[in-house]
Amino acid sequence: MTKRIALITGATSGIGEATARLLAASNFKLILCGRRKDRLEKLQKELSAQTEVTSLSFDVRIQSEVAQAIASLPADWKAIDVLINNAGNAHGLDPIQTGRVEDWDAMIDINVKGLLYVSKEVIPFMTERKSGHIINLGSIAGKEVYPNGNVYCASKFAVDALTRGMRIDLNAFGIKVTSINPGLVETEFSLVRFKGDKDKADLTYKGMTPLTGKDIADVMLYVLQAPAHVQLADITVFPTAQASSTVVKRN
Ligand code: NDP
Ligand code: 8X3
Repeated sequence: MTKRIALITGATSGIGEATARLLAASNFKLILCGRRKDRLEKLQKELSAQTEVTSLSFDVRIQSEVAQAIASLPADWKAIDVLINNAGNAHGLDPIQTGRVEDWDAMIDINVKGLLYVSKEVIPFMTERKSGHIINLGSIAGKEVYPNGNVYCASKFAVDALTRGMRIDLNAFGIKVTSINPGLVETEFSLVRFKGDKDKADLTYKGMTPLTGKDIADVMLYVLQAPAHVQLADITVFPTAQASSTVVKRN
């Protein structure tokens, strides 16, 4: 069976890394993306034992870097079948009245504009071939707003709107568009949100069992293995202990 080519942003950690591992074992060729070259090289080397893997190091915030990196792919790697727009983070958890402008900029630039920049480069390869599948990582934060979530939630509401917009605009080209919206997943996400404060990050998952990156990767694979005529549009995934952004059962 021909292998599909998947480009994964944010493959150096968490959900993206777990997805790369699962897709490598599931008949996909991979384009791994992220800023941390050491991690990209290590993962590329490891997964190359299972499938063909290449990697691109770029910052999704810088449009020229995104365009150059994707243009640098050899022609056969440009036939991208699956785009997983996963790179993203929360920066800070502050009330709107005391939030930092640099955190706001980071979240809008990475989660929203970065997703757009990558999509702009990859979508033409899909429209040209009239096939493809885009999976955007939304969040429960893109479905409901929670205290101090303000700008992170706004960035994920934007991802939700972009996912719906993409699905409409790309419908004529037979391109599937899916959003996966997780609740609490234990990755480096909270460490980034709390700027390296591990004690604070750990509190996020205290007394409950969060999802893992692998749990979301499993959903991703299910979505990608659906028959050609089936398009999973929008999936929210919670840990069993979570019922909403603010309702979490803890021991
Ligand atoms: P991690 O912090 O573990 O991973 C984030 C990934 O994004 C890293 O690989 C990082 O790579 C990449 N990234 C961040 N900034 C940039 C940038 N400027 N340019 C390129 N790549 C970047 O977090 P998760 O795996 O948890 O997050 C993945 C996605 O899932 C995000 O979109 C997040 O919003 C979403 N999500 C996470 C949830 C959670 O609870 N963990 C719940 C709901 C959604 P590098 O630093 O090497 O560039
Ligand atoms: C990450 C989940 O609840 O921390 O998107 O916003 S949450």
